[in-house]
Amino acid sequence: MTHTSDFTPTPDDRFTFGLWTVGNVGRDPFGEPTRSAIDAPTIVRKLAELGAYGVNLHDNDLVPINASAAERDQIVSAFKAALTETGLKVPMATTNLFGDPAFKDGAFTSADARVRAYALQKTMQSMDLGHELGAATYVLWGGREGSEVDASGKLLDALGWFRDSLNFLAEYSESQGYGYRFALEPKPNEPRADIFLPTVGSALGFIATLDKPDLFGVNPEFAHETMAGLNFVHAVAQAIDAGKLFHIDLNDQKMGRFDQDLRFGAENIKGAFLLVKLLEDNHYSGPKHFDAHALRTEDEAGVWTFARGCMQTYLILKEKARQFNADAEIQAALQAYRVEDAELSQLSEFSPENAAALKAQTFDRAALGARGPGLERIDQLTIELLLGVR
Ligand code: GLT
Ligand code: MN
Ligand code: MN
Repeated sequence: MTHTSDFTPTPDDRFTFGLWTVGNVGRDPFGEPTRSAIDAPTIVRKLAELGAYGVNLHDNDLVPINASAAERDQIVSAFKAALTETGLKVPMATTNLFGDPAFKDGAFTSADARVRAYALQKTMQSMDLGHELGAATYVLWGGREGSEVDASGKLLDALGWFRDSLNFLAEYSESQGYGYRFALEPKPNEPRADIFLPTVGSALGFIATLDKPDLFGVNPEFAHETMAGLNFVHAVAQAIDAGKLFHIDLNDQKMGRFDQDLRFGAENIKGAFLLVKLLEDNHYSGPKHFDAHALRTEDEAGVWTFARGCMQTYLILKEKARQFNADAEIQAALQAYRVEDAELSQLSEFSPENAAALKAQTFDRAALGARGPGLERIDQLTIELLLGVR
């Protein structure tokens, strides 16, 4: 073991929580809150005590939507005082473009030009707040950007309005000298029946159509790809490959259900392990944000048990990833899985000569099909490692 035996997190681990995550009061579509709200400075102090690195927020997690300018300043300065006192950072900020009834049919993709303009105004104000608090990443989760009635005929217009808004906000960030990197967070559905840009792949495709694509990346969330029956680890690998993993939302989820936002690693231990291994092996250095919340059954003590649990499970899986990489038997099985052929690899670099030579090659198709790659063994060794018997 290289880690302290109780896997206590420290700020160097770069774990973050949203004010809305540990602050979740346990409301659901069928039931009232089961917990009282915790004020933001208290959340900051408690997260710092638990060893987190930072706290993220929507504008209205901190400042109520109807606060006066004087109230805003008072709330923000109390929050900043708690940050200074604890050393906790605000690496990411975002806008609530889903809670207010004005956004019931979308914000940047509303068919009402006045709503689209208000969404831009609210986001600029929220970007000002995020910058004031030191945020470098700006997340855009389009919870209400979607539809139930596609007979409305707005699908292509909606994508155009979305694009125009993102281009506007990128220019605003640059003109103010904020230097934000924007991270689009995809989700397939909920609260809308269908949300636009539903997957990591869709977001990556859309980013390529923006005026300043370099300023945009993704904020994938474990629960969101999983809801759609997709493999989250594959989505994150694609984001890394594209150089677009700007931020990540860690939690857990049963496939095919409503957005559960479970404690990280609560449900799918192998998936969580492979994700941690992917992030660690590829030296992901951004914040590791737990976008999850304690079960509605819990009291405040349960909330902090939940928060500690997210971080500890990550650290335990990080230690498992280290063991996996150091395990001679596992590494030998991984090596045996790959078959190298220097001569054929050279032919795979295109030139007219190589193409001709490759066409002239003879392959023993039956032998290629007969080879067992040893994947059952690799998977079983992984399971044994995770179950703690290796
Ligand atoms: C909301 C959503 C999350 C997003 C947040 C950012 S808010 O809780 O379910 O996945 O990350 O807007
Ligand atoms: Mn979620
Ligand atoms: Mn999220």
